[in-house]
Amino acid sequence: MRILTLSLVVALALGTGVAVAQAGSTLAAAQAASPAAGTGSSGAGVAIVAEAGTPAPSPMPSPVSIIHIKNFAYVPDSVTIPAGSTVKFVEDDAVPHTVTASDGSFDSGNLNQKQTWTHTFAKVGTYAYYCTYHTYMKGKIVIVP
Ligand SMILES: [Cu+2]
Repeated sequence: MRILTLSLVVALALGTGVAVAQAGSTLAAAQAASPAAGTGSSGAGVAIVAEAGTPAPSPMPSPVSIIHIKNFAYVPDSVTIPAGSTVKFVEDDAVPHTVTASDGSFDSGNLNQKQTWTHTFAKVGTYAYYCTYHTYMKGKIVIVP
């Protein structure tokens, strides 16, 4: 009974999709859980492994972080959020700005006042970005498992 409860907790934790980016560790965790769970729950472990290979949408609604572009700055200029999170940029300034990844992985294009732009970060990593019009405007998004 206690072992079954533990494996359910493991299955729920894996089911959030947070660990999808780390397919290797998910697989290891699923393999560790399966022998303890017995025949009845082994099917759940197999399903989790299958999900890890594809970027399936998370069953949980993604949290949304809001970053304002205000007075020639990103506010806040650094956020740390879990994989799968969506960031919404809100352009508050009267002059146009952009949200452009330093590594080219995303680009909002021109944003005028009152426009918004959203981007979902699926993979763990640190994403530096800047404004192509005012290259001193910089921000950072840290995606954690
Ligand atoms: Cu700008």
